[in-house]
Amino acid sequence: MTELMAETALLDSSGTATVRGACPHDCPDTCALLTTVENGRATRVQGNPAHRPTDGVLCTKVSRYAERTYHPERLLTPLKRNGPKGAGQFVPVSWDEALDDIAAKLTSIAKDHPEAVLPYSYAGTMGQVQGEAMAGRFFHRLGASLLDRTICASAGAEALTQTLGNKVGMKVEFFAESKLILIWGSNSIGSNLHFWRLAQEAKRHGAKLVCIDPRKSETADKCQVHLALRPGTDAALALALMHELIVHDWLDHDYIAQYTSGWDALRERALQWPPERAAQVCGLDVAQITDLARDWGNTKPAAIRLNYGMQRVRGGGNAVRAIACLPALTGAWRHRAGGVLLSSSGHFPVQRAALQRPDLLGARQPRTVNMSTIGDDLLRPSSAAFGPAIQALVVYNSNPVAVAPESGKVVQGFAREDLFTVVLEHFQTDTADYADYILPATTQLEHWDIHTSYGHTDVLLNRPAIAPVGQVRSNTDIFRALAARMGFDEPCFADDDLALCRTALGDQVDFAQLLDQGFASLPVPDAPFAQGGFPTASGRCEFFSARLAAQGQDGLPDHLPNYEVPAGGDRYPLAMISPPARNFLNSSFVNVTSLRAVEVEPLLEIHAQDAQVRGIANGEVVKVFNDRGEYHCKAQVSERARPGVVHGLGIWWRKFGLNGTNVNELTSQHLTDMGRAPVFYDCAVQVARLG
Ligand SMILES: Nc1nc2c(c(=O)[nH]1)N[C@H]1C(S)=C(S)[C@@H](COP(=O)(O)OP(=O)(O)OC[C@H]3O[C@@H](n4cnc5c(=O)[nH]c(N)nc54)[C@H](O)[C@@H]3O)O[C@H]1N2
Ligand SMILES: Nc1nc2c(c(=O)[nH]1)N[C@H]1C(S)=C(S)[C@@H](COP(=O)(O)OP(=O)(O)OC[C@H]3O[C@@H](n4cnc5c(=O)[nH]c(N)nc54)[C@H](O)[C@@H]3O)O[C@H]1N2
Ligand code: SF4
Ligand SMILES: [Mo]
Repeated sequence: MTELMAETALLDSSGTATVRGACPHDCPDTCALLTTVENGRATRVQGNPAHRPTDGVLCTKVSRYAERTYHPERLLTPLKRNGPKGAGQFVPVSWDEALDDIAAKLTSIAKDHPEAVLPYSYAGTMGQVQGEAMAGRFFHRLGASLLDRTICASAGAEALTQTLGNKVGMKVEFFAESKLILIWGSNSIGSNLHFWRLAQEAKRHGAKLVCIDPRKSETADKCQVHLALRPGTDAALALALMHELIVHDWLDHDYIAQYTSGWDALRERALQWPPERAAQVCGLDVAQITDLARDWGNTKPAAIRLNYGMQRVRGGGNAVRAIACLPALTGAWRHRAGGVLLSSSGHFPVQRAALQRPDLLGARQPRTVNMSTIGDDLLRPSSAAFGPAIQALVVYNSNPVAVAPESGKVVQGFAREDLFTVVLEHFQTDTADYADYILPATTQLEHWDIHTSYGHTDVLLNRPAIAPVGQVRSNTDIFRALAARMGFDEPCFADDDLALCRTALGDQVDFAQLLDQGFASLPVPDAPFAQGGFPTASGRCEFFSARLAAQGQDGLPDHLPNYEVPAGGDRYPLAMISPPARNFLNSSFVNVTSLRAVEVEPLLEIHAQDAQVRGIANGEVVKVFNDRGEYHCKAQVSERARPGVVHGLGIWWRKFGLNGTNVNELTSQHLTDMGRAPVFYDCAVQVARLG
């Protein structure tokens, strides 16, 4: 490793090195990093100016990445529990002791029921290598339960796939040339900063920016128009826009005829949604809808930046389907600055089978457990339908005790005395508190990885910039060591990280260029669907999905009301959404002192009317509650909230919460219409003064 580092790091005459890397976080921007290393220590992490999407700029969070890596609370040795489950009491042990014991326990559980072992991981790092490469091989070889990784994006992903054929869309750089941009369900300033810079550029050239979001977010503040619709009503709005496009004939008939399918059926459906009907459902004025339709029908080029915020409700998949139809109706795809972008990840030719080796399962077909219902699933006994109860859990790249819905049940599950839990982590998170063993993992400054993106179309290589601190080991290294102890002797367990980086995209990307420059662009055309060519079976944008219809579902997009639609007289009359706080990334960075200092403490934004009728003053501590639990935080009486909707900004660690909980104490384990995803923003609550 050191040899390659020295060979390719950019050394200056004083011995200071600059190492090229990639931001590992779950963020569409996937920035290229330049880490300055002086005397073996990373002193600065900056954006790489040579990488166009990054443009030399990082968000505040990741410009603090060195602070996170050298944080005094960083886990530096393996730890073994020596107190009650969840108490967070551990003693340091050697790697040999930890790995021997873990291998013995997993072997003994897997002897009878390999499916009683469950991996639990998400996108703490988005790296293809430190993600599911060696881990996938290990769990496939073991025959462990498979994990359905649904916690974030699977409703939208499934919807895009049904409509456009894959997770594909317009190229982000061309938003700078758009004349109308709908920023739909996205607080781009906080969560998609590099897109926001392009939107600003477009605005300077005369574009109109429209934000569609129940919350008057920091992004809404800076757009010319803000539509504060009720949570979970986006499909109704999209259908009413179609209604207006039809009755005013703002359609591109030629594009529809040549490159779409299902138009007659969609037309009929949309005509059932006059703006008056949608206005009632969405809680908007009719004119807000008709004005937006006029703009969408008459501005060229026009584009939509959709983000995942709007698909975390019952009808999230249908809503994405409805919105994804809009560019085809007006032929917006004809222009490179027109269309829609939710995710670009389907453009990347990731060699998943070669990386994760599902063939190691042989003839075995383990069950699949949905990560979004981990609360219920950890509490399920063995049964014919479920199979064996979960007896061992190996968590990496995720903090489920903080981020999974209905945390009361998640905590109860993790607290099971008979559950054996291993957590690979940088920090002692809420989840790590419940571990039997915590294994200290490397950060992005300490390991190799390769990254695709869901917001642009470049591949990035991450080189280690420093030697691992303390005794930390990479995820890959830990799974290799466990594999060796468990007698898994297939040659693939000997692959090193650089070999895995090479495998990730095979010969589809020029690896020499990655080694040399740190990034490489995929050959995606500027206007990929100007002449159809969608990656659907028909090659068309599918308004009507025969596949969905064959599954007994509605083949057309429709508005599905939220599971929890609160009304005035209800016990839980307020709708709660819980979008990310700007200075955290999900639950990462919550423990970085300088960033926590900016967010200060857990907050609930509430409209003045809703506060007043409850006698709640600004800054007062309140309890937010429903049948699932109770969460205490400070009320911020704020114009960011519309009447009837409150915002519990996420995702705090429970242990920093005023009553040891966070917003997920209130969210439910219901699932979305498509993709089996959680409905974090479909949640009814009541708020009251405390005491
Ligand atoms: N700073 C920061 N950046 C992040 C993250 C983070 O936690 N912090 N998270 C990362 C992750 S994991 C993801 S998945 C991505 C995307 O993450 P997203 O969850 O898409 O994050 P946001 O961009 O905040 O978009 C959510 C927006 O949707 C709004 N919203 C909520 N309900 C509805 C609704 O029903 N309809 C509409 N139209 N809007 C709604 C919220 O008010 C919020 O402003 O961002 C990533 N980037
Ligand atoms: N209420 C509510 N809940 C939500 C959301 C919401 O908007 N509202 N958002 C949801 C969304 S979009 C998502 S994506 C999920 C996110 O949920 P998670 O994917 O669990 O994300 P994080 O909370 O950031 O936790 C990631 C953990 O991985 C660790 N990690 C990072 N890199 C590495 C590594 O290389 N090795 C190891 N071993 N560990 C590493 C970090 O230290 C961190 O603790 O949360 C979901 N939960
Ligand atoms: S979190 Fe996003 S914006 Fe921040 S450095 Fe990483 S990729 Fe860039
Ligand atoms: Mo996410």
